[in-house]
Amino acid sequence: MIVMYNPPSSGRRKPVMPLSLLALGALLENRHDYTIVDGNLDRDALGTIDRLVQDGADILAVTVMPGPQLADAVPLCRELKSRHPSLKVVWGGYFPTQHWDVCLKSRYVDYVVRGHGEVTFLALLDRLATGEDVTDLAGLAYRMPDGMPFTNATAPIPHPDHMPEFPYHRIPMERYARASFMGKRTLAHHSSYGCPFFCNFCAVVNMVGGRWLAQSAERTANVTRRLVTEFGADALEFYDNNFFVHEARTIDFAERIMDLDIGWWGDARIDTLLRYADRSWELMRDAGLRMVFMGAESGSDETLKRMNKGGSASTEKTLFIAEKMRSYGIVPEFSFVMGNPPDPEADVENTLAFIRKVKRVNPHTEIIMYVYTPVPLAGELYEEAKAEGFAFPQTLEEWISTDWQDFAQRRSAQIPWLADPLRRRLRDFERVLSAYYPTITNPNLRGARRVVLRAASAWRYHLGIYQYPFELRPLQRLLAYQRPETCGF
Ligand code: B12
Ligand code: SF4
Repeated sequence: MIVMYNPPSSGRRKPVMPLSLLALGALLENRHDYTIVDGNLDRDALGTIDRLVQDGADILAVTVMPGPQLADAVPLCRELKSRHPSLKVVWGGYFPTQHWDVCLKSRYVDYVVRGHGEVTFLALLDRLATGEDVTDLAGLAYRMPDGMPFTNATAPIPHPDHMPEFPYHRIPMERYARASFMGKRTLAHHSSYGCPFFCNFCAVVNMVGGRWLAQSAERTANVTRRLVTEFGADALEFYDNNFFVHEARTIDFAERIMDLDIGWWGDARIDTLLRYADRSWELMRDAGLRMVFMGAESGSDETLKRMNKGGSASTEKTLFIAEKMRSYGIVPEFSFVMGNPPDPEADVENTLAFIRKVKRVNPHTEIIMYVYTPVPLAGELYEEAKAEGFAFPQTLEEWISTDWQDFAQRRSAQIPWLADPLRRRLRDFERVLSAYYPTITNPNLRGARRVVLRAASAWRYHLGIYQYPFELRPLQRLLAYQRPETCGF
């Protein structure tokens, strides 16, 4: 029997549909006996898995993102492996794809499946079941007889249209529907793999190498309909890295779900969306598109180039799309990657000034600010980071130290070129900005509450005095301010 484990993905254990495990499970149905354990729902996952192993489970497959999931997966796998040395532990997901060698050096991870892993994982299980050699499997990393980690080349991305449907019956769907600004019962889907771009700060590039493959509009709409009719969803989050790559697919999808009356949200590139026809915008709006997450990244065209943002990205386009979306009543959500080397101060100041411009054009724009955290990807930014003394940890234990956990969540002390005062300036600016422009996606922040927050922060915002906004802290807490939840793409 195989246990598939989704470690808790946040301190608060917010239940997020474990799509990675559903994608893997879809191929195992009727072929391998498996069960899914979700650490977001099960507070004693170690105990649960231990019992399953005692009952005969011999493979533990774990999905691991950097951050809280890694922090949970390390001690759990270490403990289980010490209790059950013959248990085979397989890791997959964003963290092991990038840092496979560190994982395999740990000795409590036996195999790493890199990239989109459903086909490789199935082949691995088939071969382990028959005792066949696994070392030639594309996408697999393993330890050689001398103990050194070795990786095969990654496998081609499986086409999501050729994969079976997610086995929703394997998880308690009822527990994943949650309230969001789009609806009372928000569920999630992932309709495409990858992204055709090569931004040099983005982990997706390591995962897919510039490829993008999508489910047809028909299939995506059918899944949406199923989530609505069978599981009562009234809103949907699309976790695709880049949902909107093909205008024709998006529009076909929008037309097919028009009657469902749901809210939905997805991820896009600004330059792609700017090419969409007005009629497409009308259709998306009428089909319930409520917000789009986009990487605006920087307030400097020069930095966008150094990030290898590609396409025809520019700050001018960021302002255009903010204005355009305002006219359709769809909220733009921009993420910025700040504090880039070699001149992080100038980079931050430039981008803060630009964010003020964006807010003038469309005050409803949501702003997400991250500090640049390198990914192991050839490119100018990573090379500069290394030149400044940056190096990734060499053990999993080091990865789960507080400092590196902060790094993984993009609020790091481990970034040698970003001094504390600069980090504080970003935090202070964010506090003043979010008080002066309270998010419209939080239903608790309507009417008088908005007015109070704006009035209290107006002088700071107008004078550009962001330092030590102590007075705003209790006010924001009191008025139930919440930053919109996202993990940044
Ligand atoms: C949903 C999501 C979340 C959810 C949690 C999901 C969960 N599992 O509980 C929430 C919102 C809580 C979240 C939080 C964070 N996230 Co997040 N998240 C995503 C998102 C949007 C979708 C993941 C998903 O479901 N994909 C759908 C499935 C089908 O694809 P998949 O996960 O890649 O799985 C495939 C392969 O990876 C592989 N695979 C995965 N697991 C396994 C396991 C085995 C055994 C095998 C064989 C294969 C395998 O095969 C799968 C099928 O093809 C991705 C971006 C994306 N589009 O993938 C970011 C992403 C993974 N998150 C990211 C980050 C940075 C975070 C945070 C650290 C952000 C922060 N500032 O705090 C946090 C903390 C993460 C943690 N929990 O440890 C980054 C990772 C970047 C990196 N450097 O590696 C991503 C890539 C976003 C981005 N582009 O930057 N996240
Ligand atoms: S940042 Fe966005 S556009 Fe660039 S590679 Fe990553 S997912 Fe694609």
